[in-house]
Amino acid sequence: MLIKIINPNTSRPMTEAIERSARAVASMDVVAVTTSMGPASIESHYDEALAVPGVLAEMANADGYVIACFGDPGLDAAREAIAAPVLGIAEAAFHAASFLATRFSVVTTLTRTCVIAERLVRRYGFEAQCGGVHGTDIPVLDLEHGGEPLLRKIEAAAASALSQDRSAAIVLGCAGMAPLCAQLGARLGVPVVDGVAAAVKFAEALASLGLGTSRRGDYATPPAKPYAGFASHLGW
Ligand code: 2AL
Repeated sequence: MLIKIINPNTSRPMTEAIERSARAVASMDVVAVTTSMGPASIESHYDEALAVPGVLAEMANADGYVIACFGDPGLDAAREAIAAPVLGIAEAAFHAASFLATRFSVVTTLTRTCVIAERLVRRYGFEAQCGGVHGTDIPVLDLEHGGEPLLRKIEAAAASALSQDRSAAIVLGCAGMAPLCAQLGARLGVPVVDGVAAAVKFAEALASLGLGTSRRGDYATPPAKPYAGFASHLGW
């Protein structure tokens, strides 16, 4: 069985880092793909909107899918598009963290993206367990370089979040943080959840159970109709 991980931004180095992190935990075959259209990184509502068509264009040829951007762009639409299970890394990370601590904190990239994560916390029903969402003001593409100063900045934000929120686990709020997960966990001494790894494992679990997105109700295949312009090849 194949799990396809879609990097909704167009950064190939980030896709490669995501694939390495996924392969380190996966039992099934995994492939990570870079979207063919959209922004280089996703750090605004505008970026999210423009990333969605590229995500939808990748919904084929796998037994499970992971949308590897913390805003879970296009998650509901992707579930309408295909019956195989589709996991978003934010939703997967919130679920994983809620198994590990009664309260968790999210540490993310630009402070302006905190509202996006806070809205997802509410939409997915984790208000009672999420103590807070904290920005580091690290641009997404800076995560590609890694290094000790970057790690220390995220560690400091996470330590402050744990204390400020009285929380006991950290959720990493960007797919680009996946390679830092193990080191941060060792330094912080609490569970640190990388949504990419969590989503891959949940996708594997659902796929191996033979469970996929319901074809009834709002996740049913959308009604057939013509789609114009750039969307013409994305319709039914
Ligand atoms: C992300 C992410 O995971 N990928 C990306 O381009 N932007 N999330 C974020 N909070 O900045």
